[in-house]
Amino acid sequence: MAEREYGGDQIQVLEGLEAVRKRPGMYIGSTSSRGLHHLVYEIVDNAVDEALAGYCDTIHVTINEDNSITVDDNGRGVPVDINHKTGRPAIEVVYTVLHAGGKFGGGGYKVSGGLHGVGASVVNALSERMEVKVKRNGHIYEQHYERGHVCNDLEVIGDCDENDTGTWVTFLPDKEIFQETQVYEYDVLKHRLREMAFLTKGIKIILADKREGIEQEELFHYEGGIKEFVEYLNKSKDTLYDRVIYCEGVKDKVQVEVAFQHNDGYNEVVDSFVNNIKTPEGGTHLTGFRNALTKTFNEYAKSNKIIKESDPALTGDDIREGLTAIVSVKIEDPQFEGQTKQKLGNTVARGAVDSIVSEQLRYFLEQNPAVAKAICEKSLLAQRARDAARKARDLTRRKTALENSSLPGKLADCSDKNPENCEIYIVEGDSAGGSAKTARSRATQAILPLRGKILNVEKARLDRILGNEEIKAMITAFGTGIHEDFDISKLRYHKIIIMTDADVDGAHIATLLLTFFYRFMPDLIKQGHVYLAQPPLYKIERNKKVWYAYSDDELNQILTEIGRDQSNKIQRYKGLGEMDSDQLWDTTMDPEKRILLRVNMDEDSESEVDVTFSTLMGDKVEPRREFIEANAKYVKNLDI
Ligand code: 28G
Repeated sequence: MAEREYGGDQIQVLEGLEAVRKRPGMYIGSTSSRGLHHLVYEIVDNAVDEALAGYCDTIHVTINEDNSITVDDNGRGVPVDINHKTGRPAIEVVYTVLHAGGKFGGGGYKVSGGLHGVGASVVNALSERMEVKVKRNGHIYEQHYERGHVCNDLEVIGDCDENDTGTWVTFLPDKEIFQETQVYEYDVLKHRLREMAFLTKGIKIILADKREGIEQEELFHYEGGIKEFVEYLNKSKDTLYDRVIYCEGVKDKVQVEVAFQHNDGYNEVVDSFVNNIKTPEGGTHLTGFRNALTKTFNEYAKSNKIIKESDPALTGDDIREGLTAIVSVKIEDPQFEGQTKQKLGNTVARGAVDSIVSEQLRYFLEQNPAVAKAICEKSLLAQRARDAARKARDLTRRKTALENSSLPGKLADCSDKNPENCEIYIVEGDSAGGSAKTARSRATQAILPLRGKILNVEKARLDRILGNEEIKAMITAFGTGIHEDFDISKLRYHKIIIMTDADVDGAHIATLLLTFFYRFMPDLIKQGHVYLAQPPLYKIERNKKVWYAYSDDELNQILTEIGRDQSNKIQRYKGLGEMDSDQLWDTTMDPEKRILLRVNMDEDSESEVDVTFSTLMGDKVEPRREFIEANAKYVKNLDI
């Protein structure tokens, strides 16, 4: 490289972007699929900032046929004027200078939105090629880059109307950096872009996929912003009252927006955001919201004689039973804490959220006594159920403490005591359970048969759930405890394998079990301990030789291979019960031959998973039908 051609600043620039290529993880978290998608969000963030500044209302995000991404907005266009210090156009600086201070905190990780152009150079550095076009001052400008290096001076390539302005960026992620995968997933982008659209009311984000065979396009546009976000999260639930409660304001330079609504269920779904970035571990903004809620409802309930002065106060948990909420704050210089730096630390946010929510909620409750009463009454029921649940819970706690002596009677435990080697099969029905017990490898495989359908935990309160025999059996067998008592280090089997019939009822039972795990021991799923066994659908026999097929396609494949003729005996298995123990071992349980599907869950999409479960397991039929129709093609792919 001819160093003479660069001024001092430029040498800095190149060093900066080389740093990004050397340690990409420092700037975008990882170079896995997640990092690949992160590139899109970096660019979209800049367009959203232009929207927040009030100059842009439409953003297109397009996955092109070659897996490159195009983002365009109708904002003012990145400035093109020559910077006097560097002698280079502003736009070139935006795309080639690493803004070390800006969005990147001490560790180099991005911590906040709100600053134009920051992050664009990182994406450029990690892209095989990037092209930028800007419409501004009646001209169309263009510049190209490769791996962060400028290819040509900014050029005017045409003219346009003075009022026609905007920015257009295309980038192709660098295969040298993103070695794991260069393929964009529509649904992953969709999830985050929809979230962005909810968080930025009024903005239109259009996601399009131009890749052959999977062309699609969707618009995300919510005039109601986070109010509509809450409605979306509650769409499969029966709500306790019609309107979403909404508070907003600015205090001590913290911009606060909160929306919430109760449903008649028992789960709490509260998502919090700082500068449009999700804070899965919450922090001061969330604490402020919770404090305000607890305090305001207790005050209201007392002053309106719903509870007596002498009664025990409602706890936060009581008031948050069935609550769906979004807490979104915008703050300058956010500080992140905790193990994964995902927890907001600025104390100013706590006070701001608390005071804005307390004041506006108090007023809302005075104005809407029917809503206030409905929430207070639900909280009182929760308070009563909590006492009953505590008793049931104490029972499960004592049982786990006693370990082996109190393992469920139906459990056929394995002899190996090292959990890493051990697996437990949860088997539908006593007869299949019997075969599994005969078939198993006794040292490492435990069998727990379940009778019939297990309780739907979406539709029952804690005390009833914890009184259910099948559920108690699983809790004691696993050994981890549940909810806040959950302790993964006590897990007695590193593989929990659901084995149900390959039919609709079997799928339903599997879903009921997954719902239970998700609500009571989500870390089992997050840490990859939950699996689905895959029993075969067909047995093919010919001249004493046997084949098993796990799908219709596979059946056809086998028949093509061995020839289709009279001497083939084809049996379609209707359930596990039709297999004898040898067959069950060979096809479904032998670790050398079996197929297991691991159930995964992306930590970023927890509220999405909540929507999925409440859609599948809740009371409303219509959203369930829609979901099944939309996802029918994915039934074999059990990512939740
Ligand atoms: C299409 C892909 C993503 C953007 C703008 C607009 C301005 C801007 C962007 O300024 C920051 C640089 C030096 C002052 C700001 C335009 C003020 C006036 C902008 C985008 C500002 C860069 N006019 N739109 N950056 N500085 N859209 N979309 O990236 O001068 S980035």
